[in-house]
Amino acid sequence: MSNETSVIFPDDFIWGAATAAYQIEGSRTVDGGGECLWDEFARQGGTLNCDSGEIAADHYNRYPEDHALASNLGLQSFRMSISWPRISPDGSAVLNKAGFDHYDRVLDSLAENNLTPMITLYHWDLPLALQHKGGWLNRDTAYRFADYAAAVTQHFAGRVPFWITTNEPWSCAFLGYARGLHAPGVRDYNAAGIVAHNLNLAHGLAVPAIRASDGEASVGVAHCLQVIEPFSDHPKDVEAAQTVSGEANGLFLEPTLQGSYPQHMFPYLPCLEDPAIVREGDLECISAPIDFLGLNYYVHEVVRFDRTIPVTGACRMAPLGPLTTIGSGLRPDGLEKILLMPLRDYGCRLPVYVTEVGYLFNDYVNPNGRVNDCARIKYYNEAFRAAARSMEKGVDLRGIYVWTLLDDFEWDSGYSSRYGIVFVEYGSQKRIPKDSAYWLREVIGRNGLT
Ligand code: IFM
Repeated sequence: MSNETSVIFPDDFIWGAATAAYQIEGSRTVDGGGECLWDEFARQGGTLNCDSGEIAADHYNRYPEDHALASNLGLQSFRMSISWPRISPDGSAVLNKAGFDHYDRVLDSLAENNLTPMITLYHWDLPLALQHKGGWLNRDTAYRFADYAAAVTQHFAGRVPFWITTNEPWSCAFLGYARGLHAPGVRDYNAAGIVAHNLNLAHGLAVPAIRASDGEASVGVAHCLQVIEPFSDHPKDVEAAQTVSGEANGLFLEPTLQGSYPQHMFPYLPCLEDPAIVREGDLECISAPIDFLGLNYYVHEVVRFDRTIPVTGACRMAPLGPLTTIGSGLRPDGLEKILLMPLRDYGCRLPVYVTEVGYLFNDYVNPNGRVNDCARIKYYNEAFRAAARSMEKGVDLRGIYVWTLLDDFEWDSGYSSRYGIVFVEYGSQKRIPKDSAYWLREVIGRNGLT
C-alpha cells in the first residue's frame, strides 16, 4: 500500500472532519435549549477570558453553508455531536421537540451534501441541571445518559450509520476532575477515577439502548489514547510512565475490551476497588460488544518520577521534538503507536476510525487573504503515513477524521487555539479555507499521498 513516497488508501476508506456541538454551534439556549456545565464554568472564569460557546462559529445558523463547504472540500463524512441540553434542557425525561427538529434539518442538509453522519452523543456538554446534581460524580448521570441516548437514537434511527457514545472520557475525567483545567475545575485524583468509571458505565448502558433503537447502525466509542514514554530506564521513571499510561489508556481500553480495570492503578485510584463505585455487573455492562473503536490522537509525552507530584509521583515533562508556535510538541508518528495499541495490548481486531487528529497553530490571514498553514500540512502528511503504516501491521483502519473543520471554541483556551482546516474570522463569521483544506482535498481526490 505504501512505499517511501506514495501511499494509497483502500477504495472504501472514509475521509471526514470531526466537530462538536458546544465548540461550533453557538445559540445555546434558543429554541428551548438548556445550559451546560461549560456555560457556568466560563462565567466563573474557568476559560481564557471567560470565553464560552455562546456564539462560537454560529454553526447553529450556518450549518447549510458549512456542510456545502465541507462537501466542496471533498470530505465524505461529517462527525458532529448532538447537544444533550438541546434535547433535554434540564437533563430530565422531558424532551424538547425543537431540539429534535433542529437536528432533523441538520441531517437533511448532510444528506443533500453527500456527507455521511457520524454522531457523538456526549461531547462534554452535560446539562447544567445534572451538573448541579453532582454531574459525573453521581452514578445516576450514567442512567440519565442512557435514557437520552435511547431517545435520540430512536428518533433518528435509520439516518445515522455511526453512533459514538462518549468522546474522550479521559479528558472529562482527568482534565475536569484531576487537573482542574476543564469544567467543572476539580482537583482530586480519586474523584477523576469515579468520573472515569461513571463515564465508562454510561457508555456500557447506552450500547444496548442504541442497538434496541437503531439495529442497523454501528456503535462505538471515541478514546483519546496517549503515547507515554519513560524519561529513563530507572524503575521509578518506568513506573511513573506506566501509571500515566494506565490512567490515559488502560482505564478506558481495558474495561471496554476486556471487562476489567488495570490492577496497577488501584493504589492510585482506590475508587476502583470500592464496591459502592464499581458495582457488581458494571464491568460486564461496560464491555458490551461494540462495532468499532474511535481513536483520537494528540498526546505523545515523556514522563519521569517526581516525588513532589501528589498521588502518582508522575510528572509529564516538557514536550520533546519540534514545537508548535504555542509550544506544544509535534509527534505525528505517534498516531501509528496509538492505532497499534488496542491490537498489541488486547488483541483487538475491531474496525478502527481515527475519529480526531489535528493540531493547533498560530494561523492568521496573510495580506494575500490566504492562511498558509504549511506546518499543519506537514503534520497531516506525516500522520496519514503513520496511519497507513499501522494498516500494514494489521490494524483494520476504516477512515480518518481531521480535527476539525472550523476553528472553534477550544475549551479552557477559548478562542485562542485554532485547530480548523477552515479559518473563522469570529467578528464577521467569514470562513476562509486554509491551505491545508485545499491540500486535503487533493489527498482525498487521489485517496492517498504522493
Ligand atoms: O477540541 C478538542 C476536542 O473537543 C476533543 N479532542 C481534543 C480537541 C483538541 O483539543
